[in-house]
Amino acid sequence: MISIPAAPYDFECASESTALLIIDMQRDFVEPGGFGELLGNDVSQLRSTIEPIQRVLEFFRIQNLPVFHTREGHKPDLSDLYESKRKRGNLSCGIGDAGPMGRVLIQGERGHDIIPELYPLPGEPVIDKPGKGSFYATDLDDQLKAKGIRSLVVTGVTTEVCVHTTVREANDRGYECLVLSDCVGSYFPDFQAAALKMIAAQGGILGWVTDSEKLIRALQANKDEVSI
Ligand code: C5J
Repeated sequence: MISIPAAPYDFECASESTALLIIDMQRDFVEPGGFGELLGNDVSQLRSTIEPIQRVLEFFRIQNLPVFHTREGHKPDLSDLYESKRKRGNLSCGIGDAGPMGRVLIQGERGHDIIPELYPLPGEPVIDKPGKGSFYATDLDDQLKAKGIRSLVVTGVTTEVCVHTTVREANDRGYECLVLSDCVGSYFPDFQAAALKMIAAQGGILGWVTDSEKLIRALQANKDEVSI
């Protein structure tokens, strides 16, 4: 077992049953001209997550540990988009409309794709999801079970929306989630702080929180021990 210093207490996991989950690191959320900006947000707030996620991703890839990416978005015919979601925000340019990076939050469009800095390698699963949670209307649970995954290292955006929804869904399905505070981002600093607190509060009611450095240090120490 690997022990990672975390709040509210050390997170214990086994490398063979742990996966990295990278949530919605799409142009539509982290680049100007995408859905995030059309909603009125300053997308530069999220960009500090990119480098630490890159470091964690590189570590998982080198160690041959499983990596899953997700993308929020909808089919071009909008058949998986509820009217309630389409109308939300009363946007003049909203989901499905033509925006600066193609149709907003639509599969196959430039804005919907994952940013080049974190682009999936061939063979890394990309879960397309129509909702905020990564388990809703996807086969993520089946894919994780097929690989024997029990623990998720959670990264991505946005902390209080898709990250939180996913952690809550995962928790209810018996997964143990370790959220990396520097690898998740919010457009709202106060939401970021509160959302992370909510995860680890009450004895880890939803999961654990640590940062990328502590995770990598613990995984590296375990690897060195195994190879001695
Ligand atoms: C949002 C997300 N905020 N990925 N999506 O609409 O958090």
